[in-house]
Amino acid sequence: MLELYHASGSLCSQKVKLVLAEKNLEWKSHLLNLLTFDNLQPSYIQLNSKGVVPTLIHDGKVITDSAIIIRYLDEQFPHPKLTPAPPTLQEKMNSWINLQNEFPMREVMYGNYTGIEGFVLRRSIQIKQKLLSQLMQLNYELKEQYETKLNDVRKWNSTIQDVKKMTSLNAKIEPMLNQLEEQLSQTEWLCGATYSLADAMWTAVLNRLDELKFSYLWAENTRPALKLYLRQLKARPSFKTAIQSDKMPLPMLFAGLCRTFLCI
Ligand SMILES: N[C@@H](CCC(=O)N[C@@H](CS)C(=O)NCC(=O)O)C(=O)O
Repeated sequence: MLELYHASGSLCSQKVKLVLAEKNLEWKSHLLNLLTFDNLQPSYIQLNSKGVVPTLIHDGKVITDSAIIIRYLDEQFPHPKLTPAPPTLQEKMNSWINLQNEFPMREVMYGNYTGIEGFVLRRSIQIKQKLLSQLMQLNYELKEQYETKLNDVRKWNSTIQDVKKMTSLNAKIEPMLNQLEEQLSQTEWLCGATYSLADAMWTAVLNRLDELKFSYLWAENTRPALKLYLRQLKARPSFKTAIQSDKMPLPMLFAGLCRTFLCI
């Protein structure tokens, strides 16, 4: 009944997988390899015109964009309900979701990963640009989608190569965490006394910032409420199901590395 197109290590896929796990829903997996660009294949572009994961299929209906997907899941499968009932809290939840959505995590990730991981990700953007130009020539009926994607990837690439832009993006992380700290020093969860969709989204993001070594921003008691919050998020069974076990299968990793280093 539920099918999810997703990718290992994809932040946006993790948000949806967290909500599926919180709701204990069964789903059929379609695992894409972003390092071999499964997401750019014409058959997938026809499903998700932006060529990104995740995409949810529910009874034949195609839903794209993680923020839309998690709201959809909460409407269709309300047990447990992850949207607070009072309209004021719903507004609060939406503003936490929007704050996260408007933050360019993609650039923060691709620009800040170090070592081999950073090298592979940044090289994949170079290869992606070449591939998109080829795909655009080969699939005339999808020219518009590939052209939009190529322009987006070019912008993405120029941002992560630009030290000034990256410094200014990184500087926006701390004020965002201050907003979280202020809220979490008053309430256990972002929208009050109960866990909501906003908490699921922020689980994936805070965990990713942790992986990117930004955890010094909540270490040494600088942001104690945030630190405790992340500990509680990580203790939930959904974290184990959706994030801890989100490892790329070795054959996929191998194919991805071959593509990155040998361009095949
Ligand atoms: N706004 C979209 C963004 C999706 C997105 O950027 N997904 C990334 C993985 S987290 C992706 O597919 N990247 C591959 C690409 O852009 O080529 C959402 O929230 O679903």
